This record gives sequence, structure tokens and C-alpha cells, in this order.
Amino acid sequence: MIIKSGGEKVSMGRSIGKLGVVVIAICVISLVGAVDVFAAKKRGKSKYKTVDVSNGAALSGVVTLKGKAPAVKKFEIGKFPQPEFCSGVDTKDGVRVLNDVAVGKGNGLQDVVVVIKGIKEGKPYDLKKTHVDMDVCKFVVTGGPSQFVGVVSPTVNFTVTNKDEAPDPKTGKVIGVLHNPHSFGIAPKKNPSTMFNLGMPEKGQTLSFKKDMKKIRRAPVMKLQCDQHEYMQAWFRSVRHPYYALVGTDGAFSIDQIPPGKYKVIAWHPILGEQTQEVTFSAGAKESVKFEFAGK
Ligand SMILES: [Cu+2]
Repeated sequence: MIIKSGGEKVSMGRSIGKLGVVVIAICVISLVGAVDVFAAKKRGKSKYKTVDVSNGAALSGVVTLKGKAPAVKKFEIGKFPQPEFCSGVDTKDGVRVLNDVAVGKGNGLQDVVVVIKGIKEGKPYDLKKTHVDMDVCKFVVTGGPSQFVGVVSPTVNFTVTNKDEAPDPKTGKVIGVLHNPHSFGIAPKKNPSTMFNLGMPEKGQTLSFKKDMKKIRRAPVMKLQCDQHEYMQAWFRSVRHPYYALVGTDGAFSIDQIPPGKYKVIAWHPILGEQTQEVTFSAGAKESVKFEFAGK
């Protein structure tokens, strides 16, 4: 049966009369209402809760790259402002190198975030803030072990400090190097959307973007770039609880105090994408996983 928006029955089968149409309309309205309430409850429930985890499980693992890493990205430093000062790091023969697929010992893939998905309660979540320095025209994610990749959260402050100053090419006077941190929320099948975008001209200036971080609810990934210097880039994975880890320089990671259960474990790399494995944790168990990303 097809019903126009006004409730008029327009075709198909036997007539059900006006009363039938009204009953169906009421049912549809009730159903929509129920779905709304359900969604609201689900949203409320998604808030992470700290509880005592006795006899929790542990996960360790390693992320590796099979094959050769893709070529590094190269930028002619002379095409961007303050080339002399900015050539202070990662630059040779006027070319700034951005090594965004870095491999360490034993083909360990660096700059990967591993997240156990769907945990609603467990050990304390103590991510206080995410901080990035702009240092010799490079974003440096603090807290380690990666300086290129970190984590963000919708409720956690994101701060950026400009540490750069250089002689003005015209006057020779030392002034702050203008950086313009611009962040994008990145979600599958959607265009990147700006989260914050502000010029920072002074050395020693720190900006805080707590409100803007709420926008990450709609995207699992945030990319940070400088609108003055395209080669300045950093990436962040959104997390809502403490069951995540950044891999070390050898691609290894570990996560502890995991409440028993069956979860999806994802390994995310900003350039190579995401892989998922399902892992069942029983109380006190020590599980291990291996993720292997394909290179060239
Ligand atoms: Cu910049």
C-alpha cells in the first residue's frame, strides 16, 4: 500500500478505510518516537564509566609492514614562507621530506593507533589533553611515542603552541613565524570538514580548541595541517576510553586491565588505513594479535 503524506490511500489491494489509515499513521508515529527514545538512551549509555576491573585481560601485539614503504612525500621548501628558517629540520637540498609511512626494527610499522572498540566501562580514563608544538615548522605531537600521530577525544582539550621565530627577510628584525593550524574531521564517504582554523603569528603563543573538539564526534579521524606550510601535517585518532595504545618505534603495543568480553580490535594508520580483528578475552587471559599492512 502507498499512502500519500496527507494519509490518502492511493493504490493497491482492498480498501482499508479512513480508520485504518489513522491507525497506521499512529503506529508509524509511535514507532518513530520509540526509535528516538532508543537512540537517546544509547547516546546516554555511550558515556564511559570507570569501574573496578578485577582479573582483567591483557592484549599485546605488533604491527608490521610487508613490502616496501611508499615513497616519502617531498616539498620544495622555497615555495612556502620562511624557507631558510624552516629548512632547519627534515630538509636537504631545499627539499622538505615528510616520511608519513615510517618503519622501524623488524619491519615494525610506526605511527599506528590500536583501539579496542565498544568498551563502555573499565579502568580509569585519564587523557587530560592533546598537545602539539609547532617547532621549526613541524608539528610535534607531544606525549610520545609518535610525534606524527596521536589521539583526540570530544571531551578533551587540544592545545597548540608556536615555538618559532626568525629574522624578517625585509628588516632583519626577529619576529614570530606565522603558522596556521587547520584541522579537519575525516569520516568515511564524507568530505573533510574544518574543526578549527586559526593563524598564530607569535612565538610563545598557545591556543586551546576544547569546544571545537566536540566536532570529532562525527568523525573518527582528525588531520592537522598548516595553511602556511603544507608539509606541516599530523594525524589523530578519536578515542572515548582508555583501551587504546600507540605503537612504539618497533610497532609493538600492549593494553591491560581489559574487561572480559568479545571485542573488535582495530589498528589504524593515517596513510595505510585500518584493519580489524575480533578478539575474545576471558578473565585474566593474555592475548596477542598481529597486524600486517601491505606496502608497495
Ligand atoms: Cu606553518
